[in-house]
Amino acid sequence: AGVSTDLVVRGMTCAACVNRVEKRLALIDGVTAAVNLATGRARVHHPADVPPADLLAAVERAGYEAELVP
Ligand code: 9UX
Repeated sequence: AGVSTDLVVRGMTCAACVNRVEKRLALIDGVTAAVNLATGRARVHHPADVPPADLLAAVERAGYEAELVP
């Protein structure tokens, strides 16, 4: 069963940024993500054994800053 994690993503300024973040997250097995440019947030669905730190690292590798929504 999957879980959901919401992230704050900083540094996105266009629709291509959104696609970059979504695609980078989706490289992780079992992960899908919906990024909202207007709110600067990403809702990520992922297996329970994928830690949120891995999601943050993926966004950062795409070139953006990320943190967990408290
Ligand atoms: Mo277009 Mo979004 O260069 O950084 S991908 S602004």
